[in-house]
Amino acid sequence: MTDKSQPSTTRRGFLKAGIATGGAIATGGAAHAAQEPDPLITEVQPWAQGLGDGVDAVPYGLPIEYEDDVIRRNVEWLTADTISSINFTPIHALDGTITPQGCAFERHHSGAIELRKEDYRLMINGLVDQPLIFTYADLERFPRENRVYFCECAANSGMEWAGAQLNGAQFTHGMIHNMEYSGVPLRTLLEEAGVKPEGKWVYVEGADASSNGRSIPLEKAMDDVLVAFKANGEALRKEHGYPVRLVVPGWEGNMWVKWLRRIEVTTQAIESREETSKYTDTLEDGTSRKWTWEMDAKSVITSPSPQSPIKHGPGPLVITGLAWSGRGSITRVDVSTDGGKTWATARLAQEGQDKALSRFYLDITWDGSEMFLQSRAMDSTGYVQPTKDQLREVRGLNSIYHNNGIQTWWVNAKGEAENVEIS
Ligand SMILES: Nc1nc2c(c(=O)[nH]1)N[C@H]1C(S)=C(S)[C@@H](COP(=O)(O)O)O[C@H]1N2
Ligand SMILES: [Mo]
Repeated sequence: MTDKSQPSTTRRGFLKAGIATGGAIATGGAAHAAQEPDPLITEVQPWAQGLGDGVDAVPYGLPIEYEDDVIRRNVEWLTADTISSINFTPIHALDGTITPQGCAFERHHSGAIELRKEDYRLMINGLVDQPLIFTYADLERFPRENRVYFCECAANSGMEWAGAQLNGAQFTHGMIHNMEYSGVPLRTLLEEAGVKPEGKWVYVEGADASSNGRSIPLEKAMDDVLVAFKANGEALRKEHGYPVRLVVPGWEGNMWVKWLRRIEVTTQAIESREETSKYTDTLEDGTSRKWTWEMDAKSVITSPSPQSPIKHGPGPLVITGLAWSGRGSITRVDVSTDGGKTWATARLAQEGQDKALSRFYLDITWDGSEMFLQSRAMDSTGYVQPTKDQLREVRGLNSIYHNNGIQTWWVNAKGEAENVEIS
């Protein structure tokens, strides 16, 4: 039997031996050669001299203190108060595709309410054979599904219409999260109530004071919409609609009603505040486009980016980012280091998933000179993410919502990045 109480001594001994025999091997630049003795390798460190926390120290864990800058942030001047407001996901610091609930952006119109499961009721009324009221426990008894979807606020990148504005991917593109939802298809509940033939729309409302009412065509309601109660395996957080929210895959975040309380089947759209004066795109000629539900394909480089500068010299560099489409899956992402003159096809970490975030990587050898980084997403419908100028030709400068134009980060020779626009 080997002595498991002393493994590190053996390892240190081996590494010292390696150094003594002059074993410095050229690594291609991403690691440093072991020429100088490194005390973090050669000395016994404090954390190896005592005991760590017991398993009862933290019943529900938070990230370690060294990661305390990976947090939601808001932009103070953006809204008059923090109640009807927005904060942003720290996408510049995350990897993979799943957004932890604890740092997933929040958007409330009248604050995040506290609603106990016991007090939860969902009513389906209007053009149905039998109006129904569900308790939380009732919902748990219907067959459920697990699906990963992104939720993007239509106002994401909305401050950037008139030019580069906010200096960080978190602020320009952080009104997005991507979670695995567990819930009951809305179709199942509507079928339980029995939709009358005249029923063509559903009007969905939340239990908060704003109610955030939205009309959804019945076709979508019967397709992939979920009445969800878990996200990433655990109960929804209060700020994401505990105990139950609507998940409307691929469609603008405003339709993802939180604290879902009522679904009315109607003949027509209600034309509520949230779907008329808000979340509507005003065009170049001053007229407004009615309904923009689907979120078009979009992408952003999350690192390097203003909040995630390059901290090393020339050599291997990982360029990474996120891409998504409300119309299907991401099939390809191209990355440019010269502001769109030439493009290289990035590597997708996984095959694109329907209406979910895709992670892309481009592994390059950086020569240490400045770069104009851009990414361009393509989706399963053949759609290619437009430049900001192409968008402005159609949409003008009066828009706020649905800005899916190509983002540029200028990276200087020091590795610092800045939000810029090139035309
Ligand atoms: N009941 C209710 N649902 C709501 C809102 C709200 O204020 N109240 N905000 C909407 C908007 S505008 C967005 S973008 C998403 C944001 O979801 P999140 O807070 O989980 O990120 O919720 C939507 N659902
Ligand atoms: Mo939103």
